[in-house]
Amino acid sequence: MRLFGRRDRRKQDASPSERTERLSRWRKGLNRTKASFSGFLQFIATGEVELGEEYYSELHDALVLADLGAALAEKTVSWLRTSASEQGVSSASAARKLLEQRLAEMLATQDAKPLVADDRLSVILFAGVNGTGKTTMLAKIAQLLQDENFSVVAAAADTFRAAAVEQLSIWGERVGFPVITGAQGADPASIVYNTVEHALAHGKHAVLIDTAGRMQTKAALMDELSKIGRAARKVVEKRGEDPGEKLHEVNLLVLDATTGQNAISQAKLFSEAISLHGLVLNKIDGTAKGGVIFPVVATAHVPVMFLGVGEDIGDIVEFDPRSFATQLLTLDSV
Ligand SMILES: Nc1nc2c(ncn2[C@@H]2O[C@H](COP(=O)(O)OP(=O)(O)O)[C@@H](O)[C@H]2O)c(=O)[nH]1
Ligand SMILES: [Mg+2]
Repeated sequence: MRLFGRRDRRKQDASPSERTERLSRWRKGLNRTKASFSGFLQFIATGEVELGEEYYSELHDALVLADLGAALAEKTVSWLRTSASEQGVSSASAARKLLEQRLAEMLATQDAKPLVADDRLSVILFAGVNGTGKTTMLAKIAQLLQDENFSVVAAAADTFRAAAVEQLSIWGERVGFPVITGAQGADPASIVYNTVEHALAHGKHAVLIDTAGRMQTKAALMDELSKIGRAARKVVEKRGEDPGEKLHEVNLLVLDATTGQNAISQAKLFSEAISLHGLVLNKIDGTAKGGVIFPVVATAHVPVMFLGVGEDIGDIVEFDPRSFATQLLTLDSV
């Protein structure tokens, strides 16, 4: 996935210690979800296992335990049955490879839009219901971008609760990014307007917009979020420039993996209300049901860009479908 436009750092450039750290974050995130698969993995690790009813039933149980949902679990198992027979695959280890590939494909809906563009101001919106981890993820991404030498400014557009502005300001101080605030109850769009103005005046690379997470009707949601988008474009128009050429807009939906079916209905609501470019799945460290990512992606039809794997600033994983599938199907030695 290209997160950083042309300046994207190639994965293979990572030093061995960076690679080890990345792997340990994947493990931290998927530890519990993998426990859902461990019965299946232990079963196929016990010598030469036949690709028979017992195999498929163990697999089905693992998929359901991990919260793929009955329909998707069923579909995946029957896909594997058909593919294994078509391709003459008869060993459990070869079937495991087919499965891994399939799981990765299910998550690879399309290429992710780069998070930041090199030649335009990136405007990254964090949408999602209250408590899913929007503010925390904003801070993690701010850190990530700053580590790549991109300068950022945050808009405290969650003006619904005073504590929300304070929480973002504390992260700003800790991580070292400016936060543009307004009074409690102020119009979120006006704060975004001021933030984009600040960003253009100071030559920043990215504006990160924290939003309120009220559970809303589709119409209210659409209205509030589109007002925010319009505010950003208005600043550019006022300067006599073309927003289409000047701005790189990325709308992220932030979901809490521990909420299971709710995460799926939120994916549905938000993807119908606004144009989404990517998903963030937070708190995946706290659930055995990280398999919810599959129905979520199938619902929102946009790629997962990040996983939140804890409450600390470094607890973030740059998502890629292949690593996710591999991790899920690897039994860690303990
Ligand atoms: N375990 C875990 N906790 C998280 C993660 N992301 C956020 N949190 C916690 O979830 C709570 C809500 O996060 P917050 O960013 O305020 O959510 P917001 O209301 O969407 O802005 C806070 O206590 C965070 O520390 C994560 O990836 N893992
Ligand atoms: Mg918040």
